[in-house]
Amino acid sequence: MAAPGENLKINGDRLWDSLMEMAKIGPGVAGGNNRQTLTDEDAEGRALFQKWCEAAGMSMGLDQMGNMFARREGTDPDALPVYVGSHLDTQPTGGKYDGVLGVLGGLEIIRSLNDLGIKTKHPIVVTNWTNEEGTRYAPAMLASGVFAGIHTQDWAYEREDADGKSFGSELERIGWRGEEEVGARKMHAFFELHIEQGPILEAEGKEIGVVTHGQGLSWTQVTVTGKDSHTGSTPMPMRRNAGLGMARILELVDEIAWSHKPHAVGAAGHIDVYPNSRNVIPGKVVFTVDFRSPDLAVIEDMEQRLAEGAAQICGEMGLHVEFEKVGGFDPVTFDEDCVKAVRNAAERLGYSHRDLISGAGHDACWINRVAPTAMVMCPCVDGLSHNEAEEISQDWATAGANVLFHAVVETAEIVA
Ligand code: HGY
Ligand code: MN
Ligand code: MN
Repeated sequence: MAAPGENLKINGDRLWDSLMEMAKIGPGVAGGNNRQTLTDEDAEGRALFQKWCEAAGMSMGLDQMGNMFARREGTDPDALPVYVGSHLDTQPTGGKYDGVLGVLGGLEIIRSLNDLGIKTKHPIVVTNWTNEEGTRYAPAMLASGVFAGIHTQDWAYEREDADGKSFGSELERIGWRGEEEVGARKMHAFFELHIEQGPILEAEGKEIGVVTHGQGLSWTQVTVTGKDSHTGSTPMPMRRNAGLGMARILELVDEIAWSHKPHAVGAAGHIDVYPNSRNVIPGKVVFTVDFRSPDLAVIEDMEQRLAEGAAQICGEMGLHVEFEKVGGFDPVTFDEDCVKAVRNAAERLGYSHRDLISGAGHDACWINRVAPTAMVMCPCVDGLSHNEAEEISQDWATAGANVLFHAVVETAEIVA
């Protein structure tokens, strides 16, 4: 006798069509997406998501950080809802699936429950978290961080982008600032489907990643100050070259990360050079060092060695250096029961799977602080992400969404 919901399956074609439809909003220049948070493109993507949710019979809630909550009623209105979702914002040269698969995978669960006429005891809420990427406004996972009580809303509203536009003013401008108090919602559990953004699942031929942990993250903004001067007429001994200082510090960052192989990673993705003129020696460079590891002690060691090593490099070069911690979270251990629901679902559905530590940060990493949380991952081609060439197969998307479906519905308890 099949267990309740044994053969629950989502409609993979419909999910894929929705992914391709959403990908038309905020297109990149090489087949991916540039739908950065709080831009007009983000607003357009939100409106499409809301339209789809309402067409699926859900009611939309919106909080003061612009987090979206589409609710499907359960038979017990007092039961805490099961939340499922991710983010619709993308990197400037992002892919079509990072975050979006998790939001539209949640919507597909609702569409499939409607098709099957299935009710659950607990309501189910599909969520779009604002500004997961942290590119336009640092840090990453900003709105889920406010929801989880990590950041204050005022601090978040004051974050500024490269043009000096604040988060609060841009959220107001695009018309997606809700009235709901952020974090007032209580959750029975939270599940997030996400592409792996790394090479392990594809390399091992596994369809599903059962995410047991998330590695920790540290973002240190480094400002190196030297002296603008002529690249032609300034004798070498007189130069105070902030660009060269940064180069030597980035060599050090690479060395520090390698010293903690095989798990630790380190690099700088954000670099601003001033005045960035071909014939002026950079007088100032601002860059963000991104260190990650599953081990908190390793992260702390890397931060310490960066501070000491960079100070020494700049001291020897007559440069000034300042550090500011602009983002970070400790390694995450997801909820055992939710992880078990994911693993059992993969087994029940017959998908090849393996336990996995998430290399990237996700909203689930913060929500795990306030509700039992777990993640489902699917492979991506060559492990590539944060690149417009990010690609997955429809089968992988379908498998991930089916596992998400079973984990969510098992936790929300099928009634009829
Ligand atoms: O930075 C991260 O890991 C995520 O993609 N925001
Ligand atoms: Mn993501
Ligand atoms: Mn991302």
